[in-house]
Amino acid sequence: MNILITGASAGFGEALAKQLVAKGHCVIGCARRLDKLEALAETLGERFTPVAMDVTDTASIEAALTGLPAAFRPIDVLVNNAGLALGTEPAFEAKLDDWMRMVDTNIKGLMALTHALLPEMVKRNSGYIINIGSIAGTWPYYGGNVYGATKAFVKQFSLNLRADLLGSKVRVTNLEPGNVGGTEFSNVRYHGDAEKAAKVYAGFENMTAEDVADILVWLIESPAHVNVNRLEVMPVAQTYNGLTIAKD
Ligand code: NDP
Ligand code: 8X3
Repeated sequence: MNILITGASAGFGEALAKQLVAKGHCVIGCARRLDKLEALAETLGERFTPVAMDVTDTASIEAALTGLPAAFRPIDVLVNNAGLALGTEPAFEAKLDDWMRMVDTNIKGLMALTHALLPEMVKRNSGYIINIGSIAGTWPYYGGNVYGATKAFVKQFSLNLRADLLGSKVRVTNLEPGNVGGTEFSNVRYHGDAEKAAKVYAGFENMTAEDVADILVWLIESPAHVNVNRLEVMPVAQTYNGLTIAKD
C-alpha cells in the first residue's frame, strides 16, 4: 500500500514509517524538517520518500502532492498525524499566537490534506483516512483549552466524514491516544523547556510511539470491510480522575 504520513520526522509518524516500510509498504513521509526525513530515507531505503510539507501552507501541500513520484500513487492511506500542543497555561493566561498555531496545524492542516486527497479516494471507491486525535478531545483538563478543542474538532470531523461516506468503501478512523512519552510532543508544548517536558513522563510506565505505531499498522492492515470509528488508548497508569471542586 502507499501511505502518506504527515509529521513523519519525529514521534508517532517516524515510528509508523519504520514499521510500515519493514512490512513492505511504501511511505510518503511529510514534515517541515526535510533533513530529518532525508536521514530517515537513508535508513529506510527506496520504499520511503521524504517530502517537505508545511500543513499550514496550502501552496506547500499542493506542491508536495503534485511532485510525488508516480510509484507512490495512488495514495491508499492518509495518516493525518502532524500536530502540536503549545502551552499548558489556563485560557486566561494563554498566548493567542499559540492558540492560532494549534488551530492552523491541528485543524486547518488536517482539513487541507483531507480536502486534497479524499475526492480521489471516493472516485476510486477505496482509501483510508486515519486522523490522530487525542484523549484531550474528549476529556477536559487544566491547561488543555485550545489543544483539547482542536482534537474535539478532529474527532467530530472524523465522525462527520463517516456520515458523508455513506455507500462508499472509503474508511475513516479517529485514533485518540493518551499520554505517550519519548516523542518531541512535550518539548514542543513547553517551548523547548526539556526539564518541564521530562517531568510529564517521570515516575510511571509511558506508552511509546512504537505502541501507537503498532495500533496504526493494525488499523491499516485490518480488513477493508471493517471500520474502526474511534479508538481511545492510554497507558495503564493513566485514568480518569473525576471532576474537581475548588473548596473555600
Ligand atoms: P512530535 O512532536 O514528536 O511529532 C510531531 C510531528 O508533526 C513532527 O514530525 C513535526 O515535524 C510535525 N509537524 C508539526 N507541525 C507541522 C506542520 N506545520 N507541517 C508539517 N508537519 C508538522 O509529536 P507526537 O508524535 O507525539 O504527536 C503526533 C500527533 O499525535 C500530534 O497530532 C499530537 O497532537 C498527537 N498526540 C500526541 C500524544 C502524545 O502524548 N505524544 C498523545 C495524543 C495525541 P516538523 O517539525 O519537522 O514539521
Ligand atoms: C496528548 C495527550 O494527555 O497530553 O494529546 O493531552 S495529553
